[in-house]
Amino acid sequence: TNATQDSGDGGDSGELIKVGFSQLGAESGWRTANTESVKASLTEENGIDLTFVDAQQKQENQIKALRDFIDQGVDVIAFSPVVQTGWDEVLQEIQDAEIPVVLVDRTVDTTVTDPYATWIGADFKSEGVKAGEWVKENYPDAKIFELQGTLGSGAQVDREAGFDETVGADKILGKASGNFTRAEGKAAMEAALQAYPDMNLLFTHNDDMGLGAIEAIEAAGKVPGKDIVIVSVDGVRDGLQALVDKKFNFVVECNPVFGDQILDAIKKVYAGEDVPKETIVVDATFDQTITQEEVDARPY
Ligand code: GYE
Repeated sequence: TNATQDSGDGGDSGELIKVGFSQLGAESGWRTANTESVKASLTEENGIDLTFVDAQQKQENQIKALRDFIDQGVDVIAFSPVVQTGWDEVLQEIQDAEIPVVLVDRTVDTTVTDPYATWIGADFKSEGVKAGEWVKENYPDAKIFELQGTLGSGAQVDREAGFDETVGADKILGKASGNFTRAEGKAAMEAALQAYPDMNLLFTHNDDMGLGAIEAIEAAGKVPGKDIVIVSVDGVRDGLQALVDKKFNFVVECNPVFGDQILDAIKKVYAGEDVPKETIVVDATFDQTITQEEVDARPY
């Protein structure tokens, strides 16, 4: 029971809800902002006794953390799965232990029935579609290279599907994964500039890979935002700054700040209240008309 916890002034009942949160990593500015939001919301003052574990983008670490949460007898498990598949066994174990799951951000693809109580995240497919529509309208003849996020992750699979369907697969010269990180995005772009000298538009599945790609493009003597138009997803401060600096051309927002919604879902699930199967976090889009003031006012 939680009654032995030092509960501070936590919660109406004075009892804290024990939550195990398995974060997939710290790979990007988006992830850092998401983690900060989660930690700011899942506090003792808000009635939560949080165990937070970072899996460093490794599924085996994440599975281990989830098993530890079962052993610790947490009340609710929240997690953001690094990839979609490979969770069947551990999700079954969680279900057998009767611990409700709040799925955060990325999605799962599993044979387990009713694997989670509720999911909160962005509509990745629609993000890809929005990026694709902008390209179709502004650069209909673009020769596109696509920097993919972590292969097999919900964010990669769905952004790619939405984008490719919208622009048409014949417009895409090639693709490679940069694992959502700046360093791997840069390396993948260096290779792509060699392999596809005709490329004149980059679609990157997140800002960090795009920022790494800028370094590769400049090192190759080309001008990002001009010789190679850059379309990105996330809208972290550095990404929006690249829009102001005219190095990025278009950014589809993916809002990482939804800790309060996660908190709300955890409390309801714990109390056995009804929750929607999914909650979509709403996203905007930005182009080069964004001002420095707007970027400076960005909280992350
Ligand atoms: O876009 C990327 C991060 O899953 C929505 O993961 C998230 C993505 C985000 O690494 O920057």
